[in-house]
Amino acid sequence: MGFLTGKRALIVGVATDRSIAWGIAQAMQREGAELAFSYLNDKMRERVEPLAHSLGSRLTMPLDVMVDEQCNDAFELLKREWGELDILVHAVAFAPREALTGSFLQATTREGFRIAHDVSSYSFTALARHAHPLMTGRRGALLTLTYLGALRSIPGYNVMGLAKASLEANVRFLAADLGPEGIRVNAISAGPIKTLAAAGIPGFRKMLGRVAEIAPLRRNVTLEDVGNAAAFLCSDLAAGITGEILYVDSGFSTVGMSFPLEGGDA
Ligand code: NAD
Ligand code: 0WE
Repeated sequence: MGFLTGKRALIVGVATDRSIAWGIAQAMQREGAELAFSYLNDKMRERVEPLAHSLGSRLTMPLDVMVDEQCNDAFELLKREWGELDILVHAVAFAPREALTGSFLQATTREGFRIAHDVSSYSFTALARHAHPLMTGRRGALLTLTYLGALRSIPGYNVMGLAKASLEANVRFLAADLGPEGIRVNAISAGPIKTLAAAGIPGFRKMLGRVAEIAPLRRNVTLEDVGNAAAFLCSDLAAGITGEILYVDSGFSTVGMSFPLEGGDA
């Protein structure tokens, strides 16, 4: 029997079969969870519905996290269909493309800053507030996805780094508020993965190569790596873990310097 048997999960952030949210959905379904999916708009609906069906899920709904009314409607639907929720996966981030082009100093506008923080951080607070009443007395778990750019400057990540720093603080404040009710809130900080959100980022391939050279595991992480860690964090196996940022990054963030020692074989 899977370690998520009997759990119900809403997955927000599937766009394609390379989405991190899709890797998480597959791992959770394998461990016995029942899934619901949201999609951003009609274009994404055409992609997400067949993916949902392939995992035995018939519960799908539109959700643009920038629109309050769509948040209300999505959770109204969940309440009608399920009445309760155990797991919420938030795998959503967006900044205007211009904000991720060129230097942080030059590329960051008031509008780009606002949008990045709205979609990529505030949305987690908003979804948590909606999920909360459906999770009472159910040992619920919330999970979001973050990136090392929250803590370190990374070329081109720009205002998204600030939004991820805010998201990580969000995890800690939500964990404090919801912990007394047994609801846990965590994040996975994933290493770079070639998803839709990474497509067309200049130098992304080079970045994947650098991680594979420098990280202790000498490889990039996979959707399966992140999916399995996510399934664990949202399961009762992780009952003592909340407010945490778990690195699933081949150990990249733990390295201070990396070069072959003379005479060594590393
Ligand atoms: P992705 O493009 O597959 O997923 C991003 C999702 O965000 C898409 O499903 C998109 O529809 C959704 N989205 C964007 N704006 C939205 C809005 N207004 N309302 C609702 N949904 C919206 O890319 P991904 O890499 O799987 O990204 C998922 C998460 O993982 C993001 O938070 C990203 O920052 C994080 N992450 C990605 C990497 C990586 O290298 N790919 C590394 C670490 C963390
Ligand atoms: O969080 C992300 C990317 C999020 C993202 C991607 C896009 C591309 C399309 C947010 N907004 C947009 N807007 C668009 O118009 N990652 C962790 C992946 C990523 O993006 C980078 C990275 C990494 C890693 C950008 C620069 C440097 C590294």
